[in-house]
Amino acid sequence: MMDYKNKIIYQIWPRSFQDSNHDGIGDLKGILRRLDHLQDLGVDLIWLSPVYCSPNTDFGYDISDYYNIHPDFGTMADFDALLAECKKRGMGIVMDLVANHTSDQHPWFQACLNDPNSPYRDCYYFREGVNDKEPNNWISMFGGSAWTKDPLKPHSWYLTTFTPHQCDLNWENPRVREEIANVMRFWLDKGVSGFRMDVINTIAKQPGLPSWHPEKKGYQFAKEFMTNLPQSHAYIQELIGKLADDYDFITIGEGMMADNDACALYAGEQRGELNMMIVFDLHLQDCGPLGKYDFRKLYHWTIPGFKSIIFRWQTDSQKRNYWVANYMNNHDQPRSISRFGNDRQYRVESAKAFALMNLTLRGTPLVYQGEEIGMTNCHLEQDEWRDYEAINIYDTLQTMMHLPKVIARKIVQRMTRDHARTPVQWDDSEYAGFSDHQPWIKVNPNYKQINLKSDLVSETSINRWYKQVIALRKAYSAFNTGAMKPVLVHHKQILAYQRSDEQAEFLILINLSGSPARFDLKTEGRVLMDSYADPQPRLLRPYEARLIQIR
Ligand SMILES: [Ca+2]
Repeated sequence: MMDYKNKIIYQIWPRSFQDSNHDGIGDLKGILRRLDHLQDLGVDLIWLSPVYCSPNTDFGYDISDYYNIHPDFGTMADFDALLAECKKRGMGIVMDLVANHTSDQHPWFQACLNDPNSPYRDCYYFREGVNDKEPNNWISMFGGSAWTKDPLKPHSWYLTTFTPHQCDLNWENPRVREEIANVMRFWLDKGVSGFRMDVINTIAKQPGLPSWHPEKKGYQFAKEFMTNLPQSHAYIQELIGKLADDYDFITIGEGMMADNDACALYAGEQRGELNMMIVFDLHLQDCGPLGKYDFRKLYHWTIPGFKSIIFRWQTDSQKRNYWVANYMNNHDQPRSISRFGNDRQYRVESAKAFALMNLTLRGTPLVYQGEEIGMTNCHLEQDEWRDYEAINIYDTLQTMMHLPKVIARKIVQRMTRDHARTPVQWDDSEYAGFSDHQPWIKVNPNYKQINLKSDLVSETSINRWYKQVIALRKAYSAFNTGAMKPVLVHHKQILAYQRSDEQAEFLILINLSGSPARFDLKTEGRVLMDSYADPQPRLLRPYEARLIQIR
């Protein structure tokens, strides 16, 4: 079985990575051009966000053809060439598989819309409404009803728990389960290394699709009826069971609102389900229970709270023997150094602090494009927003939450996924070396200062820091399979832990605050890395990160 614990996985969101054909949109040939950079960094696997055909109502997470490449990104020949070049360099590709829903442009769903008796109608959830109202009161993840009106039948609706153009697949239907396996076989036969499985813990729905607290007015967030249902484990076991004998591949499940108990099952070592789970707790710590745009906590977070989330996942996954994928950035989140660090005075220090943490915690690290050069959030005016979620939530915040426009706009500008989707800043030329054509989304104006080219020659290079930590992670198994032990648990500024096995023992110390932090710990050993040039005993300066080898 492929060793999934020792991999460094780099996520590419292709639309914003590198354009090669002068249309302002990133593409597969562009990725090929940048493989030197990824190889140099020490990347083992590239997780490609979806490159399949898609009408792009959710930028590729609404797939209309699972067997072809979106023309924006190139051709299947381009994909094959990219995969071959990756393999030549000892790297692999992990495909993003969206199995909870298809696009409404998918041939199956189109068949449903062309024929009220199509057998494909049972591949989705078509249901009769009651008194011309939706079949239940579920709210969609992006706001509004989770149901979309069926154009063929009066009083009929279909389930769309994300956008109205993403139609939930009915996993109770064996035809659906077999088709997802077929899609996986197709890509595995090409030689991909595995799959990152989008919102995989939402594939099973509560049987009968009942309303959530029907006594309540308005649409309700039916979390317990659409996430982590017992049947989802059976579906995943069946799916993996169909493929495991014939292929060697890695699986990374995205666990939307998956808690420790759920992940102990999805990613438990002996469960026959997934290798690891992507969880959200750290990235929702400053949000209310409804998620990123639930502003009721006013996006307040604390370092003790941050630490307790890290330690809960670290110690629980160790105790119960399951595995998580750690990340500080992805295509769904604002840039972490702007959110949990300081992207002005301590940009470099914050970037290094989060990098050291992410690359030395127990679990497989995911690195997201641009974080290796310390990319930050980008201020976007309303006409510069590109994310469907942001645009939709802006309306929802006004109509359902009764927020004034100016406040709704501020919330969206703070949390939009567009922050993660501005083009990668390669150099200081026009459009940051991403393209020679006006890109599809604004380039962060700070590209003149923040870009790979200038980072590489900087004395405090963030990219070099990543390379060093990655090299150490590969050299010492303590960082992979070694034990994880929290240290200085009650310290109000410092996150500290040890990683150890028979071969070696390390202490990681990270000041998560913008103030100096003193600590009382006997730290004998050798400082292998420090983000400040002159490490001081028992003191960490703002966002200082230190890696000590104890033995
Ligand atoms: Ca292009």
